[in-house]
Amino acid sequence: MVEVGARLLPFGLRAGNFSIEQIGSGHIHLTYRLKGESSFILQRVNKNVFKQPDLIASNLRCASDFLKSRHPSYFFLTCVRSLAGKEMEYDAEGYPWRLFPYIENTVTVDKVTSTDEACQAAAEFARLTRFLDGIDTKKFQPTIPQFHDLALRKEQFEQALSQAGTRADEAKDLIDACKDSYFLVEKYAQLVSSGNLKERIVHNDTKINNVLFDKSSGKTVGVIDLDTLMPGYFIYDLGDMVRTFVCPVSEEEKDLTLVTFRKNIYDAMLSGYLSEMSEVLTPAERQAIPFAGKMMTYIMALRFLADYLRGNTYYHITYPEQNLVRAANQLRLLKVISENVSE
Ligand code: GN1
Ligand code: MG
Repeated sequence: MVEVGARLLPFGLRAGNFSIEQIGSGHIHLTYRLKGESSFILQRVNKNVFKQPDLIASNLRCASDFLKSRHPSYFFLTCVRSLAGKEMEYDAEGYPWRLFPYIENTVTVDKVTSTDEACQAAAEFARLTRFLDGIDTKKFQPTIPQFHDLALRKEQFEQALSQAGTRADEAKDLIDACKDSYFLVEKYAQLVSSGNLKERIVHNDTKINNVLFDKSSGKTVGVIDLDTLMPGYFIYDLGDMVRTFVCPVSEEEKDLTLVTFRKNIYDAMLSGYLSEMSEVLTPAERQAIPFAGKMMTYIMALRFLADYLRGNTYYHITYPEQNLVRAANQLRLLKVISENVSE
């Protein structure tokens, strides 16, 4: 059990003043909700994933300054500084901890249940990219280098495969299925080398549960989980929305017959996204729209399967085959997206 109380002291808070509950469905950090007179979210950043956590803070400072000057009323969640004025405080094991204000009267949802939700959430992620259009992307540093570089993820998959031993036998069908889609890696490489995708500041984790909705009005308030806000291409954000919005079940679902494509949700998501982004996307970028969902679904299949082959060192799991289930789920999703979205 992680000692949470002591982590509050650098922020001038006392555990006794709060009820503390672990929350969240993320695979990476540990997250707690502190309920009290004022409420907070406390998070232990995963230092094995974010090897230079200070880069998160410097990127966010850069984005926040730009947004404040250009779009002062935009909701951009920043953390509460410690008594020493720091964005993160390190514990004895070297884990950084940070504190956020809890935004009252908001909710997050784990599943897209209506076209309105899909449209609004997509517009919210798109707004962030649009508002940051024109910022000097060189001021940002990747918090995870080459995070969504499909060519690198394929290499990492092959590396994991070469050292997997008997694990590779159990995953044979999924490995073959991943290899069958290597043409997507080619396509990605061509797209990147064509120079047709503009480098933008993108969110890189555009799941529906990273959107805050107002409890009363149901309208979006803003987006959260900004650790991977960094230079990248718009297909990363749009693609991750396709991956996580259009299917009625999550990446954890074992029953693959439930992995389907909701065309009405796809259309609503795209129209929400374009309502913000159409004025900044170039014609060449627009042509890449149908590729986005396939690329991001495939990259997750490769990442989950590679993690299984490596012995589950990256994603949090609760049972041994979980990463295999996730990979199978994403490969099925890739298939249904490919059947429904034509280039
Ligand atoms: C991880 O922890 P979470 O859920 O925010 C991962 C994303 C994946 C996602 C899959 C830093 O995000 O890239 O899309 O799991 N984040 C990192 O559920 O690897
Ligand atoms: Mg995340």
